[in-house]
Amino acid sequence: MKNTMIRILCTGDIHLGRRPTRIPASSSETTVEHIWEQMVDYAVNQDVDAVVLTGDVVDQENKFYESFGPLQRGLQELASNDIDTFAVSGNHDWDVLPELVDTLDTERFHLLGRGGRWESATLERDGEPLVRFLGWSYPERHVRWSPLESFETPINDGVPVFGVIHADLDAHDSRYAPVSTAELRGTAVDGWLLGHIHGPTKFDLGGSLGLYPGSPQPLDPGEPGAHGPWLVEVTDGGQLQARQLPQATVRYEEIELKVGDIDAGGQFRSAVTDRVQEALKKHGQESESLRRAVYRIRCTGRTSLRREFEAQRASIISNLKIPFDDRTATIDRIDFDTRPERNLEELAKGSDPPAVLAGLLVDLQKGTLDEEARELLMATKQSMDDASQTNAYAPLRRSSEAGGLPDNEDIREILFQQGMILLETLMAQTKEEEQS
Ligand SMILES: [Mn+2]
Repeated sequence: MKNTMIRILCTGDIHLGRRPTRIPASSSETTVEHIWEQMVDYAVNQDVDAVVLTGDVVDQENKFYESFGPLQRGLQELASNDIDTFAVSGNHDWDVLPELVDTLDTERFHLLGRGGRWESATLERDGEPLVRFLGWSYPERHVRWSPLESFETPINDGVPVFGVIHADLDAHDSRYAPVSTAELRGTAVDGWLLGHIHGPTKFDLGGSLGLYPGSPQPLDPGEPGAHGPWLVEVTDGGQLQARQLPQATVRYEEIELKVGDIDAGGQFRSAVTDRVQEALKKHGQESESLRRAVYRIRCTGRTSLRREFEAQRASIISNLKIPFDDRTATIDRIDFDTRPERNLEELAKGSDPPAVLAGLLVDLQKGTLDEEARELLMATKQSMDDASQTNAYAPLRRSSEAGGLPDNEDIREILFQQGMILLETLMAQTKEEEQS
């Protein structure tokens, strides 16, 4: 039987020219260019049928100087190995990708949908159509409408069809081509290969594949988890499969450190080291390619040593570099989400300021709020909402990693955490006064 299996290597948001943050620039292995070269090598060695790039391949700021060369070389390499590349431009490379096409001496690079008009391209094998791509590219930096409005469902001639677009899913106020899940579901294609969201996600579109391959190399701590290009396969029976190839050399992750069992402040550093080593070992097992891990540590549990731990925080962050095999982990941040070993209810029985505060904290914990506490909750929510609406937060609102406005539960938790910090400070002051 003739083998008709189709193999597509897909990625988005490479942002060539950018550097992963919070790691030294010295290592070439951690660059985005390195990941791109790895991806090209993989495509050639595995002889895939096509490479698909879902936009923001090039980062705007450094587009010509740093990223053009590696991108050109990679695309030429693919072309000279008879591999076709299908790409759409995104908000970052809407103007630079069309220029790139004109400088490439190949007919195997296809920029689809130039100028914001849907375009179809068919890949052939032995003179027969194998797979079809329908793509749309940004005509300008901001696109406030859904490109799906002008999408025409293709005629079904038995050839698998993939839609390719750089778009913001289910964010209808977005300036980055807002499309809805319902629109994608209504298009009758076999799969949607999407760009813009840097976190990789695979989802179901009523029997069709939805895939944000994400950035193949994570770029900042807001992009946790394993990253890498995806291999999308159409089996001989017409089944679609997509799996991530964890080729990223960098990983950002938040890890939890339970500090309840640490008996002395001096043990904090080694507890951090142990925890980071454990995480690095685990993440290295998940991804052979991993070279550099950057951890945010969230300390949890009950402890009376928080201030002693906190005093070491800056030194640990700047000095701790943990090697394991040929990998290195560093610490980006240490947050304290701990609770003191204090009996709040006992403390609340008094009448001094710590007691009043402890009473409020007990209420916050139990949710038994009197009118005054409820007003505090509302006022906090109001000022947080106001703050998040200011211009300073606009980039955060647009970013894919922002989680929307805090709800009442979030506010209560924030108030509780802040209240505990205040209580700690008050208690320390009281102690100092007693001693003096
Ligand atoms: Mn984008």
